[in-house]
Amino acid sequence: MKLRDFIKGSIALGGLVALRDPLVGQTTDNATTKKFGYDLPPLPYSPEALEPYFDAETMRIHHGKHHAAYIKNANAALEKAPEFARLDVQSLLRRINEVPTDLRQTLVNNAGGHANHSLFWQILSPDPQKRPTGSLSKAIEKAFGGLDSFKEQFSSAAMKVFGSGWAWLTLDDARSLRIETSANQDSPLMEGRTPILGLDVWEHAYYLKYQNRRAEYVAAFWNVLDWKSVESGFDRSAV
Ligand code: MN3
Repeated sequence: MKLRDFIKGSIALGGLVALRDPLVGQTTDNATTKKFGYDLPPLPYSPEALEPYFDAETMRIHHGKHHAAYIKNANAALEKAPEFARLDVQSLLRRINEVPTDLRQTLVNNAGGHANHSLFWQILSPDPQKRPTGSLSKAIEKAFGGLDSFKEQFSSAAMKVFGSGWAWLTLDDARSLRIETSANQDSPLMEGRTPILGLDVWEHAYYLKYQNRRAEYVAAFWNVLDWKSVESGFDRSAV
């Protein structure tokens, strides 16, 4: 998967940590070893590709500035706790309560921001599959009474996020689907659930094109949501 987080850190940072961390130093010769920290995953389409629903300027700033800043800040925090830099970002968020308390909120915000946006880019497409199929389709039918009902409930949840945050479709340990929301960059992974679909409702995600009209942005989202990608996440989490 293009955007799956394999934690390829920069060579410069990796070298730096190797000097400071004996555990890292023992294994850096191995080319398969995960390097330090996170890299910005490339957008899997051009910034213009989601027009007219998501505009190119927003996509450029959102990916190239906002997402990049989360990664820069997360990597800076991980320098102070290098043992956590070896985890993929999903594992880090699942284990967030093990992170030193003085770094925890910084990593909630910034590792969370990295994980959330990585999923977001991945589920969007200029040529989306318009409906879920197979086992995900059945699960949505069971949980929400069908796709249209799901879209209504999800849109309503996204509209009710007060301030900055996200709306999610997640799976719990029992593989039950649920719609939930989170504030800021909080990830459902911190609560032990796996997000398979997420909608960024921070104003930076839509203000250039839609200003205060979040409902129009949420409506536009359904035109670029790729259910094939959501299905992949659903199937992966079945392991
Ligand atoms: Mn965002």
